[in-house]
Amino acid sequence: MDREIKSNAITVANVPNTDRISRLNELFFVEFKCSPSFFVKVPGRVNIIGEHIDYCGYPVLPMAIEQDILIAARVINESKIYLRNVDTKYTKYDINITNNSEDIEIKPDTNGKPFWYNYVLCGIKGALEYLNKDNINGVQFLFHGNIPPASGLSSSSALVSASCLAFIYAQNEIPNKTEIASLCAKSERYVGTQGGGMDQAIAFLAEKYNAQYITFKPLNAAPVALPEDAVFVVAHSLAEMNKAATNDYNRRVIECRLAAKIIAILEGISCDNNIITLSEVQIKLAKSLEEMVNLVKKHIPNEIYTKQDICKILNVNQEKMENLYLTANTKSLQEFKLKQRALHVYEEAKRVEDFRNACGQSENGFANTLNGNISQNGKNTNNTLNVLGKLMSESHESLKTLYECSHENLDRIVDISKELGVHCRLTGAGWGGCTVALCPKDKVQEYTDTIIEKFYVNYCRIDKTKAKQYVFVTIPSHGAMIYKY
Ligand code: ADP
Ligand code: NG1
Ligand code: MG
Repeated sequence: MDREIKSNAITVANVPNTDRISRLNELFFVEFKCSPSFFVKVPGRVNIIGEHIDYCGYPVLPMAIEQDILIAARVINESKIYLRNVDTKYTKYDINITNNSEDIEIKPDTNGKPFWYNYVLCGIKGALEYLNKDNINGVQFLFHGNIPPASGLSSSSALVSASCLAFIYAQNEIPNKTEIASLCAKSERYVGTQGGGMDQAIAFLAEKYNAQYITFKPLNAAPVALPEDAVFVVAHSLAEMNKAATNDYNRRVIECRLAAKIIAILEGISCDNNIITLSEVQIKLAKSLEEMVNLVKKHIPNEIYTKQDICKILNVNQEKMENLYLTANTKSLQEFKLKQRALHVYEEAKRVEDFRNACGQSENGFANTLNGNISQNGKNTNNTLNVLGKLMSESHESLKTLYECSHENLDRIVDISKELGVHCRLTGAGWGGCTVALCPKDKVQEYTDTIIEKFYVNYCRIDKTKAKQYVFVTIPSHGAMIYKY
């Protein structure tokens, strides 16, 4: 079979004739007294496996979901940006715009929580860095999102990425997929979180009907053939967690950095004062992931490390340690869990490899994808499903115990799934948000009915009809698109 050559060009299509677009057109007119000239759509994602390892440099395995952020946009003859949201809980925001990215300030509210438009400003700041132009067009943007926010399905990166793409397109330019994915990964950090780039990568590199094996440095996405019988079911835990509003996320990032630095130093790797990731240490030592697990146990055996302990090992004073390795919102931390975090990362990285191998890296394993069935030819899918499922269950256990980023509601859904023989894990950063279950096709109805009954109705005490919106089947969707007239 001839394989399609993968294009690095963002898809530009004609504006589709859908109810959602018509509604957005009407609302745009009410707001701005004119019609939008183009639309940009960027999907959310569900990460199947490989959690909290992208910022350590390890590959991850997400797929885009159907839910997205859609922007109706118009270029204006004025140096201003007008931001509006269909959901009125997201307040209006207007600013003047120059061609200098440094003029864009991104500050949270007085409680440290980002405003919704901070994510938009991240995208626009990144766009200005990319454009490097004298004259910049102003824009009017109207947003409509249907990705559950703060729920591990990457609403934030869809918002940053859509804003960045729409702003660049408004200046008559179109970046390629990999350059804008890297640009948006960097730009989202202006909101305060030190993310690894998975979300922006899948937002642009996703393909319909395939999950992707994403590698970093250099950024690449390779399609993964999932067993024909596999259905991914997402369930919302009803707990939200905004990752930029607390230091939980960045704490994990810096704990991994410190663990990497200590292993590097104790193994005699010279890396000066530079930040080194857990994957870079592995590469420099030319060890397997299993060997890295042993090195973690050897070099960072304690349950807790104080700031003083770490300064001593790294041979730096506290001020230098804070400036070199910590972020603004983690400088005040006094104790760190290094062994637990590094063990999770190396073991999770191994699970991603095992998952991908179990799926088969077959060059022509995508024969039935055209009709929407995720398929893998000639394999014993039942057995494969079991292997994949077990890896997902192990991933959840590790995120719960070693990484401490689960939530009692997430654990509850995982436990109910287990009783049904379905493997399930939290997806995204955690502390709330969603689970993803690997469900055999013939069990999907029973599975969703049981989650609705036992979790939403019995445990959370919510109405059955209302509960149905919180659990859904998802198939791999398309990456970012531009719609023009
Ligand atoms: P996620 O796991 O969904 O990426 P984050 O905590 O990273 O969660 O980001 C969630 C934040 O993104 C929300 O608190 C909100 O500020 C912003 N956001 C998400 N969806 C929308 C939307 N449709 N419109 C405006 N802002 C949104
Ligand atoms: P969510 O939970 O969707 O915001 C975050 C990070 C990812 C990755 C996952 C955990 C950002 C933009 N996203 O995703 O890079 O680290 O957590 O695997 O920081
Ligand atoms: Mg996010």
